[in-house]
Amino acid sequence: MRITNKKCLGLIFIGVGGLLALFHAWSPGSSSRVDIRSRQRSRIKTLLEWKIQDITRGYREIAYHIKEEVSSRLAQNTCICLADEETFQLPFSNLLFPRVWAHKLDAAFLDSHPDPEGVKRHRTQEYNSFKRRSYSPADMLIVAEANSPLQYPIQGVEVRPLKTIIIPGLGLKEETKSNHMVYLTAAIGTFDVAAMVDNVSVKGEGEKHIILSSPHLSALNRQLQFVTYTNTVFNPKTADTVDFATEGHHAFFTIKVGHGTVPKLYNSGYQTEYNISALVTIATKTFLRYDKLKNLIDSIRQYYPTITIVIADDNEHPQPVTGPHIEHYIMPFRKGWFAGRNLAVSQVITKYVLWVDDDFIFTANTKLEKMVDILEKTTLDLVAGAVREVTGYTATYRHIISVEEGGEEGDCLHIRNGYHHIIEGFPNCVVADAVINFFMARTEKVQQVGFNPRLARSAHLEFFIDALGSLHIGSCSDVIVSHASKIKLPWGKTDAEKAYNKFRYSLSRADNNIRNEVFYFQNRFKCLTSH
Ligand SMILES: *[C@@H]1O[C@H](CO)[C@@H](O)[C@H](O)[C@H]1NC(C)=O
Ligand SMILES: CC(=O)N[C@H]1CO[C@H](CO)[C@@H](O)[C@@H]1O
Repeated sequence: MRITNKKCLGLIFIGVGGLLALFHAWSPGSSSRVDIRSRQRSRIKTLLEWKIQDITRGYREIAYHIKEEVSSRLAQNTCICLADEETFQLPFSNLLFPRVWAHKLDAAFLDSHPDPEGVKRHRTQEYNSFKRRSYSPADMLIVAEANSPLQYPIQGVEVRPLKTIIIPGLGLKEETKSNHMVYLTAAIGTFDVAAMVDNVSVKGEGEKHIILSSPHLSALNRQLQFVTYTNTVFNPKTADTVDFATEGHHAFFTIKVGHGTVPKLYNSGYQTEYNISALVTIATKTFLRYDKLKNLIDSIRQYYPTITIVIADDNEHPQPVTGPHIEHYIMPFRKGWFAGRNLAVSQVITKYVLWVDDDFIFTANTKLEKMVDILEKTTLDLVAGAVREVTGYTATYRHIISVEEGGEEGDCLHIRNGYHHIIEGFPNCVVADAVINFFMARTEKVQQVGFNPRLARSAHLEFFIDALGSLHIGSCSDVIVSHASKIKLPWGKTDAEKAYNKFRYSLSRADNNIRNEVFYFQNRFKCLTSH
């Protein structure tokens, strides 16, 4: 009886053990816990900061003379909210020499807020956590010291998360002595050797800190060719800083850790010349203007009979918009301008999307082939055309945007008329940061930036501010669409542009508040200056 009992117990144990083993084999990852709450301050980072100070503090006693015209070009912490002074008073002088105006976003937003101090604190908290999330050790300043006997890769070493690589280029070049020794230290990975070389001693295999030494320099250098790095903390995109050292010398280099970028290619069919219907979708948003929309569609069909047109519609009483190659999406009433753009762009499946307003009219000058051509042949992600007003004035609306660091209160956003440079091979085209509301873009790039759906009524520049640093933007004056809406324009050209801008950017109080909040809180600006 007792024997059978024991046997039973034994069977049960085997059963449980087997189940546990099975469970372990099925579980998707290892069960080890890793703290990813925030990056710990690594010993290497502290060491690097200390060394940089040491290096940059030398030669204090030697005198110098400041070169004003060069030093004035350096950033000088001048994020202050100042408008241009009025220099002279002439009729229309503002139109001829547009002055810069300045808008204090912190005052504009905080003054109308019931708890300004609370909002400021909250913004600081959110910003600090954003900085922690977006920090990469690869952004750290590293200086290679003079006369170092260490040889190592400066950049270009990359490992997939949790995978292993051989570190290329490690070496030691020094005078022969009785023992040669180097060590390597990492923060989120371990070292090992893929092969052993005779007469070399290796300590700390499989750990964050490995020491290699040998009485023969050549044997040590041979061994260094087999040193591996294994990433041990999973992160889809980060970097590790390696401290590579020998007696009296430290060298630092970064190993990028991350998944590769998976491409998103569009199969538009083989073409000998651009097939616009296969490459481009036209997207628009309509509100209260079905007559205008119908004219737009009719004008498109004259030139591009089979191109797909996606329409986002947030009218209260939607009317049917039908026809071949038309997709009409009905949205909740007054969902808004950017929400509509988001919806329309999200439905595009072609390589490029062309944004048009619902009151534009295609003409013989609306050559989409030219836009496709420049996008195919350059690194641009987005290219705008020009809009011809009823008065005959053609607007391209090109702007340069820059952000100046402003410390704890927030940064300064500067918007100026102008462009960066003309594009080689395309004499009518320039590179800029913000352009007019008639543009063709790589679909997936526009989808990545997105349109902030909170901006319901009137918004345009906000998209280009979000796109800063991720979209390469151009503007061509020879692809022209006509604007069907009449604007009263008493003062000819420059005023036409002014009226156009006013028409686009005149805002109600509530819209203004949201805009101030987006700029002040979401983008963390304290000041906006513009022409
Ligand atoms: C152009 O593309 C459209 C849509 O993909 C296709 O139906 C049409 O046959 C293509 N035309 C030519 C000439 O290849
Ligand atoms: C100088 C020296 O220590 N040489 C040794 C290197 O390693 C081989 C193989 O282990 C030995 O035979 C040598 O004596």
